[in-house]
Formats: sequence, C-alpha cells, structure tokens
Amino acid sequence: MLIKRSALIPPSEITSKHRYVNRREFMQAGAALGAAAGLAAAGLAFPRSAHAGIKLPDLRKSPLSTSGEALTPYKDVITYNNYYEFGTGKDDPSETSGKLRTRPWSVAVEGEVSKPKVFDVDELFKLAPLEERVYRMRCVEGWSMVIPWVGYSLSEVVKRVRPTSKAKFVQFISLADPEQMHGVRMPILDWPYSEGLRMDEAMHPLTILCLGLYGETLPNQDGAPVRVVIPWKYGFKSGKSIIKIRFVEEQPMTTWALANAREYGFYSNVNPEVDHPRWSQAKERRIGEFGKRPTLMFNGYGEQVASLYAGMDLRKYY
Ligand SMILES: Nc1nc2c(c(=O)[nH]1)N[C@H]1C(S)=C(S)[C@@H](COP(=O)(O)O)O[C@H]1N2
Ligand SMILES: [Mo]
Repeated sequence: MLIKRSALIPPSEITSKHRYVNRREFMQAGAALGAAAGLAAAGLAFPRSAHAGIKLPDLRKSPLSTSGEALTPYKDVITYNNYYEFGTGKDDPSETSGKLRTRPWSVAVEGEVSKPKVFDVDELFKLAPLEERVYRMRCVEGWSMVIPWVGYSLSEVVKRVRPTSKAKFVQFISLADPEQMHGVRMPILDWPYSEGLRMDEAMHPLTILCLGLYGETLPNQDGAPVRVVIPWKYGFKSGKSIIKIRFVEEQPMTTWALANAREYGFYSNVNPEVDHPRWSQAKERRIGEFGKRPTLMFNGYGEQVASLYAGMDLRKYY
C-alpha cells in the first residue's frame, strides 16, 4: 500500500489505524495519492473526497508541541466527535459527514482589514510551512484527547490581510449547508456555527489554522478542509470547516453563548477552578484511559498564555 509509515505515528497506532481504515477508503486514498503526486508540479491539489486523509509531505515538528503524553489513538480522534452540523451523537459526525464536499473551498478573510482576501483552501496549504502540533484538546463536557494536528500559526494568515486599528476581535464562521449537513436542517444551534477570539488570542503562536491531523488532511468529521485550534480553551472555541474569518471592533456573539450565555462564555479558557453551572471542571477523562486526571489551568498552556489575562477576573470572564 502506498500509505507510508510516518515517523510521527508510533508503530502501535499505525497498526490500529490501518486496521480501522476499510478497503474502499484505502483504494480512494491510493488513487488520491497518485493524483497528488502527479499534480505536485501544480502545487498541492486534492481530489474532492479527502475522507480517508491524504498524506501531507514535509511536516516539521513544532517546538510548541506538548511532549511526554501518549497520543490519543487515531480511531478515537475520528470516531468520537462533536460536530453538531452532522448530529449531536459522538458517532454521528464520522457516520454522516463522508460526503461533505471539501473542494472547491475558500475562506473569506474580511472586515476590519486593509487587504481583504478570499483564500482558496489549496492556497492555505502553501501559505506557510506545515507543522505537526501535538496539543491537548479539552472538551467542556469533561473529556480530553492528545492530537497531532497539522497546520501553522493563524497569525500567518492574519498578517497578510493587515488588520486595521479597529480590529479588536476575530470571528470564525463555519459552513452551514442544509443540503450537506443534516443537523443544520434542525434548530439544534443558531447556524452558522460561529466562534470568536480577542485579537491577541488570535495572534498568539499557539492558535493554529489547522489543515490536518496524524500527518494527513483533516477527516471531514474533524472539520475538513480547514478549522482553527486553540489549545488552552474548551474545544467548542475551535470551529470546524470554516468559510469566513471576520475582523470586528466589538466582541462578537458566539453560537454557544447564544445557546446559553450563563454556561458558555466568550473566553472559555480551560480552568479547573471555574465549574460549569451543571458540573465540576476539576477533573477530566482522557479518552482511552481509565479513571480521571486533574484538569490543568489553561489546559497546561499557562506558561505561554496566562499573561494574556493578567488582571482579569477569570470567574467573571469565563
Ligand atoms: N462547526 C463546528 N465546530 C465545532 C463543533 C461543532 O459542533 N460545529 N464542536 C466543537 C466541540 S464541542 C469540540 S469538543 C471540538 C471537537 O473537535 P474534534 O472532533 O476534532 O476532536 O470541535 C468544536 N468545533
Ligand atoms: Mo466540546
């Protein structure tokens, strides 16, 4: 088979991953790899179906990765998901997102910028060197994973559009296509899924524009073809399948704050001391492990990000 062993995936996980991927997906991946090789001269070009994941070449390992923690098995990363556009069950996204069309795809970067631009997603693959970033991911529901994301700092995109002095916040808007996404046909959330960051959070090097995981393009259920990942915040801040990045002057409304402002604040920094109104956040269950481990302040990224919140009451700005 053409899928090569990657140095970043421990052999045990390669085995479980390969056992998981079914034969048809293997065939698609193989054909896609062939096509990708043939199109190398034209840059990175991917076929419409990227469901099985297309190997991404030339990944450098980021020094910003967490180290010393086992990666969550690939199978769990792609079958235990929250992606309400494809249903509210953890299995729903992997079972129902297979036909999402991820090409053509573009991301419009607009608002308070002096150089607004619509980026074709294949352009985003070439904008900056792709890195492997191993981050902890903590869902507000109380579970966590360790995922080897692929991407680069979102600041790479931001600096190219030149935000104006009025740009104080950034909004990330996901695709909401009722024809492709059965969840969007129902009033589960206020669609499109919309999230936001303060400008300094968006510019922080840990915040990534994410194009892949486990050395391959993103599976649909994890937010193909492009998403953001903000590792010190609860997972819902990291919007999937984004089509728009908008720079704004006022703090934007977010989907989860609209659903329940008391439970989901704009900041949503991982914090073991600030409980969700309906449950404690002191501990978490790492997917694949038994028992619980303590939740880390800022999900363990406090050294890098605590200064962003100096002087702020984190109980008030939850
Ligand atoms: N568009 C969109 N983005 C989303 C969600 C969603 O329902 N829709 N769920 C969020 C939540 S609650 C979590 S925990 C993470 C899960 O990302 P993963 O499935 O890749 O681990 O995606 C976030 N991004
Ligand atoms: Mo979540």
